Amino acid sequence: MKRKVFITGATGFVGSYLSQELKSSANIIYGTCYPERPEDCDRTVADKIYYQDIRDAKGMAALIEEIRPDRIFHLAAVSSVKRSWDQREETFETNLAGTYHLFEAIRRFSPQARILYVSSSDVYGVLAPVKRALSEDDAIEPVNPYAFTKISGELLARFYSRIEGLDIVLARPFPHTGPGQSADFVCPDWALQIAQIEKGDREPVMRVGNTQVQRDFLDVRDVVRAYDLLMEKGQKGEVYNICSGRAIALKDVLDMLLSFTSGAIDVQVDPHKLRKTDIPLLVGNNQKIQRTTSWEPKIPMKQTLGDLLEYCRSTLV
Ligand code: A2R
Repeated sequence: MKRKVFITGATGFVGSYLSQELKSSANIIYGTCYPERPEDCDRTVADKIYYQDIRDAKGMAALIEEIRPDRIFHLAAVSSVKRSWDQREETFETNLAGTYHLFEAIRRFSPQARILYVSSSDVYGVLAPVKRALSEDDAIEPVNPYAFTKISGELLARFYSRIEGLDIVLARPFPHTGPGQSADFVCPDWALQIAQIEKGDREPVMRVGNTQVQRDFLDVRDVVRAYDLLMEKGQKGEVYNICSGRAIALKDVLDMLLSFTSGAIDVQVDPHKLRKTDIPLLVGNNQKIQRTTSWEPKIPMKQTLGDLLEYCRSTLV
């Protein structure tokens, strides 16, 4: 009997890589999408894609009742910090109420399912510099609406796991990127600007935000491998960092991207790209996931950025 795998946000950046990773003769992959127009739904990423708003409690319940999945990866969310400031109510309703509707539907119709709840390293939100890698038991502090909803979602996941008995594992991925990510995020924003400059579509000036901050970056392909392993081996109710353990300054990311292009490019700070609250250093400790699953990241940042730039070039032809 095939295993029924359900991915919320299956057509998003990470969802489409995850769906690819899980494709096998042993799995039937179901997923949701929710673009503005139903006809824009990419139905090729999974065996069956449903157009479904996770804010719709009745619709979510009917969907879980119909599919009765064995495994659920909960990815659907407002995923950008910037958008979470601009659209606070939508962020709250999608990330928190939507997660509640999903867990409730699972409690009623598929309580034996194994679930991976995808949170974010943004929950650590430390404003004062902490010069060490953060572990799962470090303090959490929401410094933007996105982080607030992800922490609240973790609390919901703990409640449904410990009190309602659902089998939920929690993941805290650190920033990840790769081909296909939206230009709302820093690496694709810069890669796209370079590709546009190369093509002559914009003047040779890159507009950047704060390049001093340091981040623990991963390739999306390593992240979906971690999700798969956590689904296999993660412990119910436990939270796992997904990170490399090494920080890279955004200015080094910028230099790496610029090293792939030959023309002279001027770099200017654009005040619109500066964030209201910026975490100076965000690096994670990955011992827990390594102990539990033996996962470690394999793709070096240089390859990730090279692939990303190639992808951006290909979208402009
Ligand atoms: O608009 P679509 O079709 O791209 O759907 C997005 C979906 N989504 C929703 N689905 C159902 N009901 C909603 N109200 C709703 N709002 C958004 O979530 C998309 O398929 C997915 C998010 O994909 P991306 O924005 O590309 O994010 P990414 O990087 O794939 O992040 C996946 C997860 C999120 O939970 C992040 O917070 C975490 O990883 O880092």
